[in-house]
Amino acid sequence: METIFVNQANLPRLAERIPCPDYDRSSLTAGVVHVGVGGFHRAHQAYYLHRLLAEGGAREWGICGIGLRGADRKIHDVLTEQDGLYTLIVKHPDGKVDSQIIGSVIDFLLGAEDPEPVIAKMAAPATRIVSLTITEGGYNFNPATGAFDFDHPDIRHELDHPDQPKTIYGFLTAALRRRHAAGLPAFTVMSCDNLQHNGDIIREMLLAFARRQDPELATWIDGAVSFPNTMVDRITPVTTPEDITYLQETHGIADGWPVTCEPFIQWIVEDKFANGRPALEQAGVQIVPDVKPYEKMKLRLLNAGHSVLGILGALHGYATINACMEDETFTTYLRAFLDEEVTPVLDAIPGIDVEEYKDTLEARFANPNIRDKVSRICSESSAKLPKFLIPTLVDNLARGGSIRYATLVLAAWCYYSDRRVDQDGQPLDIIDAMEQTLHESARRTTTDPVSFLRQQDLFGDLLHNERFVWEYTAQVNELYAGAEIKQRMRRLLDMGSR
Ligand code: CS2
Repeated sequence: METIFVNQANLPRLAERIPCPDYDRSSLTAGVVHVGVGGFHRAHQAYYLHRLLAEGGAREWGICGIGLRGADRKIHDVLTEQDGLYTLIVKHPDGKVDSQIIGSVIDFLLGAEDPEPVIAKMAAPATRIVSLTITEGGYNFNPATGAFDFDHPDIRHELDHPDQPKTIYGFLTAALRRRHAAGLPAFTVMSCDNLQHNGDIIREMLLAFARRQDPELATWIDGAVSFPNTMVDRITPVTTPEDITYLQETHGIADGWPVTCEPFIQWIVEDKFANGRPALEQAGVQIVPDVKPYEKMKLRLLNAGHSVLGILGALHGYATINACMEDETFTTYLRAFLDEEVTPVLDAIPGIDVEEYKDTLEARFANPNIRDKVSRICSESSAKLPKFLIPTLVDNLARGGSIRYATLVLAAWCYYSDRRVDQDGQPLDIIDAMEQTLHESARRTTTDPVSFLRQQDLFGDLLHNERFVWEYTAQVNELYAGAEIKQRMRRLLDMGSR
């Protein structure tokens, strides 16, 4: 089979092999400027907009991708070479695989070396939404207090040099300043990261930054920019070399960076768009007045559930989430955590059956073809656990509920950060901006059992909660005494059923 490279000129030939965009891409304009074109964005928002474009209309809702970090050069180069096109490979639990080419990304700009084109693009009249997937850790606030971190060196630089932005805050204010001066309407800032109240948070942080940089502009932003909260969901593992080979061998398609994902997809958005929006509901997006209960359910069940499997699984020596789900101790433990610790602290959502949601979640985690690595789930745990897991623990401390399942995860996280190997002595692939600090505080556990908890930015006041400290100390001592993680999990389950 002849190999066909993914690009615009080859679309007619590619379309003989897999579904391809059949709309005229040359007539699209970028109403959406998206910062953070990772796998998730390409499997989720870009896919929804592709669906909308495929239905005709919506020509002004193409996407211009933006990378603000030096590390974004690779995706920029691949997508530019491929005219923004890429393959989305959907892997079903029964082994079925659907591949298709997505066409909604029509341009890509890098801001790290030269910020000007990015500011100009965000300030362009055609731009009506700036959306973000900049990761949970990208919002620059203190996880324990929620306060904006003005001490970050890049932030300090931007405050003094508004024309040389580096972070999302510098770029948004630079672009909004230009729009305001030109008498243009503002844009909507739409966060698509896994943060509860993600719209409220980006609003609060942007205003904190803008007030310090330019109070008058801040007042305009406050009135003119809208910040919908959103709940986003689709499990998107890191692309592997095997995915590239699969496309090549099965379809004769050469794609430099395809994306794989599960079939499940969900996007719930508040209808708060300052400058118009695509008819997202036509592509299956749920538009609701208040997203908060949905966000909370997803973060506390799915994302925290992932972290429970990821951290305990990594320590045990499992490489993937589906491998954890083949182990009855892990599935029982996960369900006990979801049922006994998370469900009681969720708010009721009319029309949503939480039991059914959890069943679906288990099936999604168990999808044997996704092979989502525990290293992806554990990556940036320092940004994730304070948002996914610790709030549940805090809620349960307040209501006198069970805390044992979540506490073991924190104890295991400490042990794992200290030892950096699994329980078979195999090195762990730890990716975390705070890796060194985590390691340093974990290392002192042998002399000071709660040393890990002294990281107040992560754990807030938990160190002063007697009940929690008692439980944590018991767990961490067991692990340091050599207890096997699965044995600890079973022991906690036994205590639960008594
Ligand atoms: C995962 C998420 O990063 C994580 O820890 O839980 O990336 C998860 O796969 C997505 O939020 C699914 O929507």
